[in-house]
Amino acid sequence: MAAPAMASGAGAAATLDAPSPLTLWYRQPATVWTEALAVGNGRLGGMVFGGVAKEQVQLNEDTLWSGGPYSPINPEAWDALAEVRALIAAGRYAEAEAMANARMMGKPVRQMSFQTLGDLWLEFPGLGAVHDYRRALDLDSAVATTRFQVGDSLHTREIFVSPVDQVLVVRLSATGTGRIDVDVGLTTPHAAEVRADAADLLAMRGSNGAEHGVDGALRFTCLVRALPTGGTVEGQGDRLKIRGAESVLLLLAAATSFRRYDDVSGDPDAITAGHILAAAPKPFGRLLDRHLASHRALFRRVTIDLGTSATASLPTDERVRDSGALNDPSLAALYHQFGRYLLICSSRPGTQPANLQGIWNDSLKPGWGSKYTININTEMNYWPAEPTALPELVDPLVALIRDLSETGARAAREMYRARGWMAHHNTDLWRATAPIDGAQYGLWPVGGAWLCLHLWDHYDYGRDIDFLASVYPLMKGAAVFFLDTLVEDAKGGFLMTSPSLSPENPHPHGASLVAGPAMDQQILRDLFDNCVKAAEILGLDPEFRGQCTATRARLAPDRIGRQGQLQEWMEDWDMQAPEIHHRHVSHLYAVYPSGQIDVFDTPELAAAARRSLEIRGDEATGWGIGWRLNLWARLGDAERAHHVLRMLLRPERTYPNLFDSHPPFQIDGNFGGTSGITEMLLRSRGNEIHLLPALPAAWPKGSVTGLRSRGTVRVDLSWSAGRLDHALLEARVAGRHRIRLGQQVTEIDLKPRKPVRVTRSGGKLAVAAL
Ligand code: FUC
Repeated sequence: MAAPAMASGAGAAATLDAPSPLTLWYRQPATVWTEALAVGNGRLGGMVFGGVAKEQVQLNEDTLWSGGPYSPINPEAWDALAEVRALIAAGRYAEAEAMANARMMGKPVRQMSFQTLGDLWLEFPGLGAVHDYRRALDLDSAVATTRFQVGDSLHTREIFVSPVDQVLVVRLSATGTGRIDVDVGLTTPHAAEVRADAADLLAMRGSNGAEHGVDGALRFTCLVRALPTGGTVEGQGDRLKIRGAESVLLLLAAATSFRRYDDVSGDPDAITAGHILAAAPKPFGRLLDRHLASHRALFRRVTIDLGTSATASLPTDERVRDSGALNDPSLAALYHQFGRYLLICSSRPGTQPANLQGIWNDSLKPGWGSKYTININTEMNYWPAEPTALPELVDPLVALIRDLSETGARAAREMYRARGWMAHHNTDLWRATAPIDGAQYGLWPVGGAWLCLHLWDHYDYGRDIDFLASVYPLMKGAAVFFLDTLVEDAKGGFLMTSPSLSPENPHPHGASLVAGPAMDQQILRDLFDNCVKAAEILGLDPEFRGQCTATRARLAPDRIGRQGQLQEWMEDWDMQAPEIHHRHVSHLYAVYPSGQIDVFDTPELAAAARRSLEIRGDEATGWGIGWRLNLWARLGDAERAHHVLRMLLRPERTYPNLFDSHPPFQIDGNFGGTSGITEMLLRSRGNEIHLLPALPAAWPKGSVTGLRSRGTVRVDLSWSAGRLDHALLEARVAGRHRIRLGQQVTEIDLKPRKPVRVTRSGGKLAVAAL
């Protein structure tokens, strides 16, 4: 792997003259938020507009949400549970749903919202006429740059958020005789005070607000320290005025008093002052070098080349605009890397997990609260993490699951009188686990169980036994809840979840509530299987293992309906459901992200899944298309997958700044896109490594390096004329793997750090040590 190159302070701006395949660039400033460029360090986010006379950087801090610690479990829910179950068993679904709405939902019935911190404003009085304007975001350096000419002076503005120094860094510079006059301001829609604490220090201190009856409990602080070279700086009221500087360095720190979902005793003044004090003595070049080294250590693990076209040299907004009409394989490659970039910038060890908008949100009332929707969206955010070599970025998700195992134990105990823990379809900063929004969406008991798949997958890719031992109790707690709460189906004797629903799809009987939707059985099969495997590896809990195996055997199997489709519910209702083209494709969980249904091992069920996907249609929300992309790739239909990818990249689903459009902006589609493109090139299932499983004709020649397969295998691929040239495989731990390419299959034993080269020779696969 290439060692991360150290760039000098000038390195970032150079990309503007010759935009690389890893650059988003534009010929004009952003006029709306979805044209602004996203920077972030996992915790602190900025949206850079690139304005000339007035620059705006919209700001986020990942713990600034509405409300404060609260527990929304409704103690009356238990009293209604048996009646709701009985109504479902009697087929009186609408009555069950009405009763659940009246008696089982969380109090409040909504959760808290992730909110904007505010905006940094830079106003440049008397700047004069500007020409040769460009702005760009270089994914490889994670620096947003705006550059233009005023007279004979080149003005450059560079902005990044350092994961090392925990500050947003702005550097303003001008060549020749150009001097910088700038007024620096901060604003926020929260209750806050902005004032210059010193000549070179602007401070904004405030508090968050209540929502849905939950009082605000957070304080926040945002500091901006100005470090001009030459010229003067002066604090005036709520702004800093810098005049006649040769260059200006601004350091912005932000923090809240949040420490944990039940602890808001942090000191944001001390945290921000500490960040500024530590960063201020470092020259810009050093801040930049530290930032670059940290970013590139993650970002450069993967390279991808899917081929190029004439459109590749155009500004990014024009490429998105034209993507419906033109095949632009390098836009797909850029989108792939942009998803990895977004995960690096919105989820790092110690931060909050990426929410519905990652960490970028300009509102107090964003769509769906910009929170964690765990009936697909949060999981999709993390789909690319393991296969695209960003496993440490899963850390915040693991921490969230750990929190939910605490708050969700209360939901299990008080709502269901059960052991273990559970979560319904959403959570927030305060780790709420009660059913919300309405029974037809919220009364779904397997949100926590689905999240546990990520615990197992993190182990399975990385094979760290200590990690497995640390998360096994979480998996076990999730499984125990279902050992206690599954109910017996009177007709078949199967064990089922009840009440539940197939996210968020109404069935033909006037409700969504039901017992045993296909997705629940599929998720529980994975949960029980993974608990058994983990307990075996760790040598633990033989009795619990036996219970998991016995319970799993009594879950209803997947069923094929009259139209040849995979049934979404126990009954063959699919064709009568009122929303036949529904965005969720929950019953296809078994195909992706799980591998329970597969074209090679379960061809009949795979054909039924395909039929379901055809009936559902490809048109959906951003993430809905993202899921379909992964599914078509898993089903091995390269052309259909490519068609669906192009739907995702067109302007209806991709904003000029490459953010996914649900609409509105929702980041899951970006991550689903990155995952789907990866799935087209490499499929990792069990011990099988399937090379180029869905390579479309539009990408005849290309290469990818640094992808990961289960069992610590690093995979590089290169192909031409639509056929594999070679694959390089290298594992950190020994293991037997089955390599599949087209119809060819071969078994190999990989030894630690002994790379092998796989080629096609005379129609067969040839494996050679390197
Ligand atoms: C689920 C989806 C919606 C949206 C929301 C955040 O409720 O059905 O489409 O993505 O989550």
